[in-house]
Amino acid sequence: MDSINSIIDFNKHPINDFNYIQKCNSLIKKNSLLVLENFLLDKSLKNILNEAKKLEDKAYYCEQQHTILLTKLSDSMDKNDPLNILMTSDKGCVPHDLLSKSSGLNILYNSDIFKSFIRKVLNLDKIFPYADNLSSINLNYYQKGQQLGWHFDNASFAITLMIQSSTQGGEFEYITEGRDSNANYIDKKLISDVIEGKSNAKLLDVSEGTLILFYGRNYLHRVTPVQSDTPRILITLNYNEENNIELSENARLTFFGRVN
Ligand SMILES: O=C(O)CCC(=O)C(=O)O
Ligand SMILES: [Fe+2]
Repeated sequence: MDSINSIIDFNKHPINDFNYIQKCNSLIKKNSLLVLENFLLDKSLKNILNEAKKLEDKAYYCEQQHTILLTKLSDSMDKNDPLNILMTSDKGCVPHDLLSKSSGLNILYNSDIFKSFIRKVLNLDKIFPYADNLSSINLNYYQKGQQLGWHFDNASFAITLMIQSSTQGGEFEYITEGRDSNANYIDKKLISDVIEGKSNAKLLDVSEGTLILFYGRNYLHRVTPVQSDTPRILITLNYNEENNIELSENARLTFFGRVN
């Protein structure tokens, strides 16, 4: 089986080096997100892309309407409240159990070096995989016209790996102010301006092989509709801060079309 040295480009990203880890930790503190371009070696990116293309016809497609807090509409809230406006999200997803055991993605996800890097950069004590067999690694396919509407994540941090960018549309947009979920703070005016396009969000042009870490629970973000025939394929590497956590059955049914 391949080792982590044949997956990550350690020359560009020496993720086991103290100084590099410190640098990444300062960067994410300063910019609220960390973008590591050319994180994967060309060969491993190619292998992962091939695997993702082979699995594409197994993707489960779902379309959802949700508020920016990923909830349903509330009758008790004003219709114009930015927390009570419906967004549309639609994409396809291949869950973890369909990946080959020897996939580069499994090697990356399970690597102690990678996990230690993630913990240190995000200042986390421990991280654990999901206890169910579907949720730890997900392959997301955004076909022409598909998108993720504005939202805050339920998870506090997100780790994504771009495998194939769309040639038009499918851009990641975000703001880094607006919410502090620990302090129960939310800036409705700012959020409303962003949703209505009165205030510009930041735009990230993400190329293939880029790893991104961001605090999705506090940063409003979206993926604009893909406009190209080339689908956007993005991997999410999902960890928990506590052991033995399953994604809820409801969420598994919604995103994967099954619970096991
Ligand atoms: O596709 C992306 O770049 C972001 C994904 C995302 O925001 C999510 O899965 O919650
Ligand atoms: Fe998100």
